[in-house]
Formats: sequence, C-alpha cells, structure tokens
Amino acid sequence: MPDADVDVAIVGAGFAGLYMLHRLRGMGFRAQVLEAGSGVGGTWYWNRYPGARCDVESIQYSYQFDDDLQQEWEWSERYATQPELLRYAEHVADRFDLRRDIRFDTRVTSATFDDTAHRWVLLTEAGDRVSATWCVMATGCLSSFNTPDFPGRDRFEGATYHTGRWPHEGVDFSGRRVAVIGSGSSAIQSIPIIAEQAEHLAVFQRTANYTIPAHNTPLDPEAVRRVKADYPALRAWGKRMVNGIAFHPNPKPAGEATAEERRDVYERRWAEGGLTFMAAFGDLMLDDEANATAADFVRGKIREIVTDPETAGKLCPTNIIGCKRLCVDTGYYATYNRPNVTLVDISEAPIEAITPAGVKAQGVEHAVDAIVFATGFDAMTGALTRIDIRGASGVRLRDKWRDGPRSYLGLAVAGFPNLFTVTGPGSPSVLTNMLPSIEQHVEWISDCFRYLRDRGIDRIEATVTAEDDWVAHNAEVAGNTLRSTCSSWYVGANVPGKPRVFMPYIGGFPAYVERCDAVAAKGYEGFALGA
Ligand code: N01
Repeated sequence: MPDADVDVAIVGAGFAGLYMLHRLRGMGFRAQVLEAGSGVGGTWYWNRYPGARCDVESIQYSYQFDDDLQQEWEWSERYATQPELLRYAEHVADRFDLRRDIRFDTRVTSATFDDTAHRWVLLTEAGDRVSATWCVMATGCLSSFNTPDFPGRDRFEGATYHTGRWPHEGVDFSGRRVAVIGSGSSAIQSIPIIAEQAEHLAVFQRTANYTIPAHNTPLDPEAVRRVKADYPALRAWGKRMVNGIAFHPNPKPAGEATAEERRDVYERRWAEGGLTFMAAFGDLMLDDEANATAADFVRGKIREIVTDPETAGKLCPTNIIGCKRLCVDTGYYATYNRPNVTLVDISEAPIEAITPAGVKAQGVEHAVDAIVFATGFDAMTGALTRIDIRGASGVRLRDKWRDGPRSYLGLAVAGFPNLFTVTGPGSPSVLTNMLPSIEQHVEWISDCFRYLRDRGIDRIEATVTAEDDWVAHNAEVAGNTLRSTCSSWYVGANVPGKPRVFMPYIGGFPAYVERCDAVAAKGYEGFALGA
C-alpha cells in the first residue's frame, strides 16, 4: 500500500470508525481508516462465538444519525445476533460508500506525534506509513482479548479458541469433550449452545455471575411500525437516561416497598427480561441492603431452575448484583440440568495447569478435546496501550497510564496533542448503549476539527489541569456507587498486574453530554489551542 498523507487518520472500522469516516467526509476532510480485520464491524467482526448477540435491544442498538438508514433497516429479533449486527455494519459501509477509504488487514503498531510539523505518523505491521494532522482512535473498549497465562497453556494437544477471536468458519463441537474457562457474558451466551453440541462440557467458573433471561423473540412488525412512526422520540428518550437506553426506571427505594411488593416488581422485571432488571428500584446500585434484595431474588431463581442443589449453590453469586456487568442469557442456568454438563468451581483454588490432555484443577485432570477461553478482554485501555503511542516530547501512552488511564472527558489525553479517543476511558462508554455514546463522541470530535480548521488552528491539547480535574471527578462519582466495589473488568481486575481504577465515567450520559457541550461552547475549555 502507498504511504498516505491525510487530514485525519482513524484507527478501527467498527461502529465508531465507520461513522467517523462518514461524518468527516461530509465536512470535506480527507480521512483514512486503518483496520486490522479483513472487514468492517469491529466487535461484531471478531466475536463470532456461538450465541453471540447484543444485550441492548436492536431497535435501540443502532445508528440514529441518518433517518433513512434507521427507517429502512429491518431488525429481525428483539436482541440482534452477531451475524445480523455484522450485516448491518456491512450495509452501512456499502450504503455510504465507506470501503474505498478503509485499509483492511492493516494493524497499526505505532503512532508518533511530530511536534514540529504538528502531525501524527502511524506505522503499520506491514511497514506502511500514514501521516495526518489529527488521529482518532476508534479502537473499541472490548477488543484487546485476554488469554490468561495458565501454566502449560501451549502444551495442550487439542484445539483452543477465544470467544473474542472466533474462527470465521465456525466450530462444530459434535462428539467432542469441551472445556469453557470463564463465566462472563461471552461464556453465558455460548455455553447453552456448546452444551447442545458437545459430548461433554466442563465449565470452569472462578466467579459465579448474575444473568437475567433475555426472552428473545422475533420483533412484532406492528411494534416496529409504531417506533418508526416517531423514531426520534425513542432516541430522545434514550438520551435522557443515565445509560442512554429508553426504559422505565422505578425511582422508589427498595426499602420503601414491602417484601411482597418487591417480589412482584422483581418477578415482572424477570418476566420482561434483560438489563433493565436493575431498574426495578432506584437505589439498587447505591445501597447494600437494597441490592441484597435483588441478589436474593436471582439466587432464588437459580435454585428454582437448577435441579441439583450443590450445583445451584455453586452457581449462586455472592457479590453485589450489577457490580460486574449484568449478563443476559437464553437458557443458561437450565443448561446445568443437562447430564453432559459439569460445573467445576475454581473459586477457592485456581486452575493449576493446562496439560497436553486437558485442564487440571484441584488435583483432577479434566480430559478434553477443545478449550474455549471465555476469559474476556484487557478492557478500555488494552487496545490503546497495545499500540506504541508517543505524544509530544516522546512520552508514551502506556507509561503515562502505568497507574491507570488519565484523560480529559475520555476524549483526549494531556501530552498527546491532536489525538482523540472515541469512547475512551473516562467517558460513559461501556456503562451506556454504545451506539449513542459513539455518535456523541464522533459528532463532538468532528465538530472540534471543523472549529479548528475554520480558525486555521492545527494543534489542540488537553491541559494537565483539566485532565487532573476530570480524573478526580471520575473517581469521586465512582466512589458513590456500589459498582466500583468488586473485582470486575471495569476496574481492570481480570488482567493480572493491571492497576485498579474504575475506568468508565459513571456520572450518567445526560450529565456527560452537557459537560462536553459546555466545553465546546466555551471554545474548547480545558484545551490549549494553537501552536
Ligand atoms: O468477559 P468477562 P466476557 N482463571 O471479563 C474468567 C461485553 N459483552 O467476554 O469473574 C479463571 O466478563 C473471569 O472470571 P472472574 C460485556 O460488556 C457483551 O464474558 O474474573 N477464570 C470471567 O468469568 C461483557 O461484560 C455481550 O473471576 C478467569 C471470565 O473469564 C464484556 O463484553 C456479550 C481467569 C471473563 O468474563 C466482557 O465479557 C459478550 C483465570 N485466570 C460480551 N481470567 C452482549 O452484548 C478470567 N477468567 C451480550
């Protein structure tokens, strides 16, 4: 590929990179997207494991920037499957003729700011060079997959898979003995399907997880027609909610309801299904006792569903519900009633080793033909620190973030002029419906570029003071909720050695947007503009 000099280099062709390219083109910027995969779609390109689907309803997990697009696209189910989401990303790429400015199979290895020329220089694995005034990292929050370094991992003689890098041709587990390591969302979605195929499935669970039934169903055409008759109203409703999703929260504190009322409310939410279970009462993420009433309800459901009391006991989580990201499933707990499924509780003693023949835990070797690592991601920072990003005066991002990510609004980093991160750490991102969060960032960043271009400014950098204040504010609001209290990937706990910092901004989508808009309205307050 020839070297390129453009206005904006965009890393990643997921939902963020696609819209970034489209919007910048519309403003007359020359932009080039660099994408490691062979196609568009980002998360939905890589995560092809059986059962992969979104846990936000499809009618809301979609772009809203183009009314024709949202009117013409037809989702088939309440929760879209990975293949359908990938088709949607491909449709968007084709509809807006985006592919001609995307270089596929192109992994960016380094990005260096030249402070004399005020340009970023990006190098790729193949040795290509792209230079740009502005660099936008649209690298995703959950894209750098994490495979723990289990002793003996490379000596296993069977097949290994990671849910976040699933083979495109799919995997047939028929007649095979399979181990799944992990019990997060990816495991919880794939386990029921793998169990149906495999001769035997052993699930290695370090931390039991709460999951709520999806009650997935084909979409009712009449309900879709009603939404599309006034799609902007649904979108506006979503934007007023803390998580960017249109739903009905119950503001009442759990303690103000009788035990019977609580039971009714939880039953209704369970029957409705999905993430909004946590909106059953207003204080579930603020008060331990309130939270315990919801956790007890789900543990009761697990004991009702799972017939073997010992297995049910192991499946009952003991931590705060909603502290780790809540999961949404189809038939997860019931899968443990199958005779070909075994739950191996490794909460007390970790996996000792991967042997040539299987997985060894508590002195027992579980012989398997295949291992599925459903072990998650180096979330939020991994995709950025994996690239050798060097800012003004050569400072490296991975060094700056050694004690945890520091950014201004999750959009920019002091010391790294002209660099922006879409849904970066310090923004609401993973705590919200990702699509509106992505759109808000793309629009804010591209508006900023236009503002600077109109004034002949070619350098912008977050100030250290603004960044420090934002980091302190982040920590303060995180300390007000129960969400920062457990060992989750939100705090980097799943990756050994990663500093424990609550990474996403938990102050809510509307307050965050208001703050970003105010910063822009004040001529990009908290940024130094100019040479
Ligand atoms: O990853 P996870 P995920 N030994 O980090 C275990 C989104 N997502 O891919 O909890 C043994 O949640 C780890 O155990 P523990 C969604 O935001 C969305 O499942 O750390 N086990 C855990 O059980 C989600 O939250 C959708 O003790 C080890 C599991 O591996 C996020 O992606 C679908 C271990 C990892 O769970 C990540 O989900 C899928 C070790 N050394 C994903 N290391 C939907 O939209 C880790 N584990 C529905």
